[in-house]
Amino acid sequence: MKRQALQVFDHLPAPLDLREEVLKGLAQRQKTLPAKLFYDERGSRLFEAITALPEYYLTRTEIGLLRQHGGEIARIVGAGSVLLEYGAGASLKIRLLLEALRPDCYVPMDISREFLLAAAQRLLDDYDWLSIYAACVDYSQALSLPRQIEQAERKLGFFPGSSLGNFTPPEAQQFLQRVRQTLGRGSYFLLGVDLEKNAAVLEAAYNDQQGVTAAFNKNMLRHLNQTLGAGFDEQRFRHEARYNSEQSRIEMHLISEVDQVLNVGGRQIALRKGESIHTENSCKYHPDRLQQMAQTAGFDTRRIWTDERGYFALLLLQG
Ligand code: AVI
Repeated sequence: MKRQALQVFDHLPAPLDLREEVLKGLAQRQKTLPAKLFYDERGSRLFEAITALPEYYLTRTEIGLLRQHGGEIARIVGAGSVLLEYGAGASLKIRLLLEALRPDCYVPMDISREFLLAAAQRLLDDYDWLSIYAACVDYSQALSLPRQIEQAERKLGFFPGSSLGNFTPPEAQQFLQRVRQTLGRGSYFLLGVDLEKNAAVLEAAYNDQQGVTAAFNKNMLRHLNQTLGAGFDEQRFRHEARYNSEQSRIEMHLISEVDQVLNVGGRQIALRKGESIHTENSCKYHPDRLQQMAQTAGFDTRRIWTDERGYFALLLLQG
């Protein structure tokens, strides 16, 4: 008989009032919208398409590093581990790590229950030796996990894709501290982060020729129309991604092409021609800064691997 199991753990915080959050962002001098609004079903598909674009080197480079160093990671972490992923394992990356590590239990953590369960089921179909504990949680907040997971002796946390870069640096520092707390002393944390580099390379990665990133950015407006009955017309906005060298981050904006007044959740919002709505930050780091942040959070850096071009880093940290 196949030794496989799927258990589900639900622990979502009370939903924030989206309307309040959106209106608060749009009332600021620099208008903003929360980046989580990218990810409805269409947005998640568009993001998948981004990861395959020739200009978007991040995913390909990280996969190369995992292929190259998966064996060493498994040797350091050792057998009988629990692998916790911050996000649901839909990609090739988690498969590479599962195959190298063969953990006793895999714990994907994601806020989107449907996405989480579908991804878990696909993995169970392919790996008959795997046990999965799917945790429907908001991993950006303080986490409480089931005791049997918390008490596991050998844990490896995994946070790929440079999602750390979508937090501001103070938020990223706080997040690392919470991860250290959740994983506990002696546990490992494998972190994939995009590095500082030539602005032209970065800007190309977020302004692809096929316009997929533009569609991803504008999808936020569709999503808002559906969830809040907002009156955005995507044709009246253009996508812009620019590197802010002072803050070492790519900023994505939606620029209004005309003077317009919108009705968002029952409130009138005026936008001038040329005015921007800031939709995302994608911070780029120097490896030294990452190591410092990890140390401040209570981690030692056991290994740091980068690709030949020095574009992307994989850090293996230990609490
Ligand atoms: C998910 N995150 C790490 C991506 C990034 O590169 O910041 C999201 C993205 N935004 C535009 N392209 C990809």
